[in-house]
Amino acid sequence: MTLAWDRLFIDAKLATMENSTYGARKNAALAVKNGRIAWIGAREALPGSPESLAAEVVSLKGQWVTPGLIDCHTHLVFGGNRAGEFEQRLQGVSYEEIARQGGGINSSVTQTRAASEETLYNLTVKRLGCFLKEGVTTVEMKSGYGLDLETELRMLRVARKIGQNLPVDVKTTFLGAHALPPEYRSDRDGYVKLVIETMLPAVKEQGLADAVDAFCENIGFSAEETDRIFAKATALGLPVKLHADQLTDGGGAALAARHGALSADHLEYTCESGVRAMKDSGSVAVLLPGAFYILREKQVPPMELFHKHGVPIAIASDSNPGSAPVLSLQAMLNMACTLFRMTPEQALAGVTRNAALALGIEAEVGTLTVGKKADLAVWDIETPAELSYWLGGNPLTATVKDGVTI
Ligand code: DI6
Ligand code: FE
Repeated sequence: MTLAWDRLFIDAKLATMENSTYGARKNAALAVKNGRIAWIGAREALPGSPESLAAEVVSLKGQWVTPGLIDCHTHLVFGGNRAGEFEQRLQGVSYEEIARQGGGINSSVTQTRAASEETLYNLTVKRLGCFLKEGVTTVEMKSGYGLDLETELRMLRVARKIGQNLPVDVKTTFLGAHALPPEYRSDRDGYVKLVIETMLPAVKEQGLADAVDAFCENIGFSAEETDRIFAKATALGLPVKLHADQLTDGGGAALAARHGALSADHLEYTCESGVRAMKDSGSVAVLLPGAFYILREKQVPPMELFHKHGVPIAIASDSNPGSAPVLSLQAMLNMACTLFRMTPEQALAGVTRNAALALGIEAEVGTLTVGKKADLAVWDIETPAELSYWLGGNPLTATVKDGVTI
């Protein structure tokens, strides 16, 4: 006799995140077939004894199950680190000053250009390991520390390879417009042209990027430059997202919305017209409390406006060597609540359902829903609010990726 399902989890509490109050279902069962969620329901509603239904039955002994976590904004691929700049900032030198002096992103560019593909791969796998131990099953990774064709491609290849070799889905983003590289200091337009005419077509042709991002900021790229880059990206059929309004209101949110961006990220200084534009374009607000915390920012993103206009909010680590040396997505849940006044439920939606939306993969992951991938995180907690409540410590007891416990 062939059994209906490959695996059946019973005695579970599910935070499906499909609807309000965590989409919670107690005393529930969840079945997996071919790596996908095949059935969800009350234990009593199972159409037979568990053993008659699945090849393997796993009792979760009352533990909570959430969708596998999704980190939708990281810069995990880079060489070296910038602990020295961290010390400088503690002495009072600002992030922007360091950038203007040729440090900041350009310091990571030097260290990344010097790193071989193998070195970059190993460094990234090591850092990513911290996230995998916390139940992350999907992660976005950006380029942007190469700023020349060869190194940008190398970063994206590393991200792709990790997605192929490790039990995690990797979405790649080309961020050639992250900073002006030193060799173009007196030729801004030359660099923007390089991004548009050489890098974007190469990245597209090699299938290395799932999206295109830019750092639209007074220390990054202007609205006009970003516009040109996004016009080319969309012409090539690549979706866009934007580092917008992090340090100043540069109209970034509205610009992203004009290009139908998947998301606009950071958004501390976004004004109401920008939020309205995001609502109209369906762009997700990706908030990055780790960068806000590390840079000791004062201006909180316009939370009430997001809620008022119904813009979905995602939370991400922004893991990077400068403004967010963050190796924990769980810590971001706590910071989203304490720093941005989100509820634990909103924060959890921010690293599941809305993070999937921000990556355009909501049909595949982000909620516990029949037909989606069986990407699950299992937690030794009494209530899902604990995922935001604790800072440090890790209540994860198992991760299931594509139906397989890893
Ligand atoms: N905004 C950020 O928070 C990161 N990049 C960006 O455009 C910072 C990157 C870094 O400091 O290395
Ligand atoms: Fe970032």
